[in-house]
Amino acid sequence: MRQGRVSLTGLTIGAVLALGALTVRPGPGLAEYHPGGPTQPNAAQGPGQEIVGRDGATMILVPQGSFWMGSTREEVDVAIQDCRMSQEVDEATCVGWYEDEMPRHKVSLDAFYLDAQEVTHRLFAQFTAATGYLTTAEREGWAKAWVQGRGLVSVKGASWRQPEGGETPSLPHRDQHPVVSVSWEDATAYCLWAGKRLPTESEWEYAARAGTDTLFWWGDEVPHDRKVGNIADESARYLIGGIVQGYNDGYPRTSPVGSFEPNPWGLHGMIGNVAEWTQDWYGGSYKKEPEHNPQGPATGQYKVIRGGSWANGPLRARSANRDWDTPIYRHDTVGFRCAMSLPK
Ligand SMILES: [Ca+2]
Ligand SMILES: [Ca+2]
Repeated sequence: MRQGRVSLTGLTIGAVLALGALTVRPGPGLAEYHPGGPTQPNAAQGPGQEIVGRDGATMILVPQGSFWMGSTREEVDVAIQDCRMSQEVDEATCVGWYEDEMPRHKVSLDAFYLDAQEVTHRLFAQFTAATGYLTTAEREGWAKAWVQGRGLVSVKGASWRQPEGGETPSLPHRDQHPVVSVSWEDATAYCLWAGKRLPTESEWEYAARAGTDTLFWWGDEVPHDRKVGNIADESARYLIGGIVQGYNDGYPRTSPVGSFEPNPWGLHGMIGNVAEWTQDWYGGSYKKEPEHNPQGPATGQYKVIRGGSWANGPLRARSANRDWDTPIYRHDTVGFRCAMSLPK
């Protein structure tokens, strides 16, 4: 299922023009933005090819196909065992956290486009400047954040603009980091503005696996000598309790998007950096759903979050791992990327 990548620069001028409503990658400033009707990708493009969405984000064509979603009983038992050994929580909690990855079930999906990277601080700033949108955290005056010496706390004044509140350090190249401290509602508003939508949970896992059935797209272990993703590593030892010993990705918090190897389908940051909102409601263990293009439960209390973050060890960054929270939850470990259907 491995797909090649074709960049826009590899297309002919005619092919670029044929992208129709899509914009060619804008230059710095992004002054020309035209919110409005849905972006129309060109269905003639082949699998694995790139387009540039109206927000300026590169999107990758994820091919139609099928995969096994979730985890086997054996994989879940290993996860529960690892969870218990970490001694962070009791067994019942571990069981509750990981049994929802079952049953492993077959899913088939139409092709779709997915942002190659997490939505950046710069792109989100473009959105708020164009629309005057205020995020949940800005309206309510606080967000969750990891603070040195205090752990994970609610921070007054924290928002995407300053994820650790008034004490937020200036960060070189923050513009290129994923936006954080945005709620599901904020993420949905952004994607709508960009003529896109959030990926469904099944689309997200299919794209994260990229044709693999191992725990991560690169295999079952976190390699020590290869930079595969931004998770809780040695560099974050001062901030977070549980880290991956012997793995140093160099980023205690977020990293600029594209800092690590892409998965086999050319998608960056599907494992780690920021965890990502999906479209679906969370409903516990997978229920009987249509095999083709499942949309998750019709309603619920929580929205599914996927992929783990810079604050998570490998257990919660696995392709099959599921997290969830309310649609107004905002945290300096959670961001998003957008998806887009092909025209019928
Ligand atoms: Ca890290
Ligand atoms: Ca991510």
